[in-house]
Amino acid sequence: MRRIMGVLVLCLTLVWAVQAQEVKYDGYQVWRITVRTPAEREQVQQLVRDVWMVRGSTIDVCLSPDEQATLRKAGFTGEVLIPDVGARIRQQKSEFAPQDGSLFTRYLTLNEIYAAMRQLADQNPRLVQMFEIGRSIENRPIYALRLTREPRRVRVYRDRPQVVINAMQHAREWITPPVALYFAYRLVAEYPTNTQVREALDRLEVYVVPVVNPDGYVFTHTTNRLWRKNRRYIGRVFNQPVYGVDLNRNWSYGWGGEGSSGQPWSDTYRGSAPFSEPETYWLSRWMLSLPTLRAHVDVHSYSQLILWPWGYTTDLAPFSGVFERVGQAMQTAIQSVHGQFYIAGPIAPTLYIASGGMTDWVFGARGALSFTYELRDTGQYGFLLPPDQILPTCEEVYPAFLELLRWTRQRDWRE
Ligand code: 0X9
Ligand code: ZN
Repeated sequence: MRRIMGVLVLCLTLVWAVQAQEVKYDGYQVWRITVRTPAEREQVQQLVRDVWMVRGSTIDVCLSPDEQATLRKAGFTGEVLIPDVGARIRQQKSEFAPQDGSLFTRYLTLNEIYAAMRQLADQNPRLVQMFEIGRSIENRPIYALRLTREPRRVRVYRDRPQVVINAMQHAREWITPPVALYFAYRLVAEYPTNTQVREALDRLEVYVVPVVNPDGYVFTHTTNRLWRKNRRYIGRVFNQPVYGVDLNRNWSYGWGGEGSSGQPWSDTYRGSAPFSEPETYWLSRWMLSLPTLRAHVDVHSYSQLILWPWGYTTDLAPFSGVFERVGQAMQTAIQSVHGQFYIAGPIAPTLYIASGGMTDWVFGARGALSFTYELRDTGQYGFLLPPDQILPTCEEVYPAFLELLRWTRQRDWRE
């Protein structure tokens, strides 16, 4: 009897250890389901744990074999976008482009991203400065790059409006940090020769934060490739530990409204209070300290969208005409590089209602022109975008960022 107990304990320990090691996705599939009514969409969302994307009547879901059966029984079928999620994750892990020194041919680890930022700052002290904005819940630093002419002279130039580009609030959106990092690298490279870039860095302060959610990003490398939230430990439910707040539901503007969840196990859990999370708290504190914040982009994936406020309501935001014009200019800029089409529009009518998002706060509380980008692709690979698409995505988004800098320099749109 004692031996049986011993074996049992050993088995349970093993199961636990394996779980803590890595979440496997063998047999999981991503389906694109077309629903006929909002009620049907609700029904699908109730039956499924991991929703990848919702837009209009289409919904992309990542399904365990059990969930596939449940959905079939409920009468839903879908187009299979990814037939074996586990295989795709494994394949991506082995996809290391030849080590040609390029930062944009494979996905970097957090330490590699931070090292690349450090190197850019160290090699270009008259153009770039690196600093810590704050710390994550697991005490990892959140770093920013400050790009402006002679950054070491003063902490912030009062006569240079600030622009902020940040990425990776959501851990599984791996394409987002390289796009932010590439922007910084290319600004530095083009400063000596490109008049538009030179004027931008002479007259503006450009801040780049490639990883807002460092704990989540590390966790997607070590344990669960499809993790979305931060890594706050919330408590035990049915004796299972529950982790994570959706940082993009934790901002104070419209916090707690539609399109966010009060359930800790939900992927859109908003947290116990606005700015309850160190990541959003430090980021918002820092953004409040910028004297003239003019423009901002919060970078996500996927779906190929250029979005602007509001997210918490379908009401039209003030200055919608300005958003519309800048948004269209960015769309054209992106399309001109590799022909990729990004749809431009206000968040709630274009995507869905989501409250407590960063973009609403930056516009509503700070009055800066704020956008959310959703990068490649439109669903073929979703969050598992192959590494050979990193560089093309970086290249196409770069001129859209430049468009924003141009607009910021041109005029104060509130006048
Ligand atoms: O739901 C989100 O947070 C974003 N989509 S994602 O698939 N990357 O998770 C959209 C955010 C836009 N909404 C607001 N900023 N409110
Ligand atoms: Zn996201």
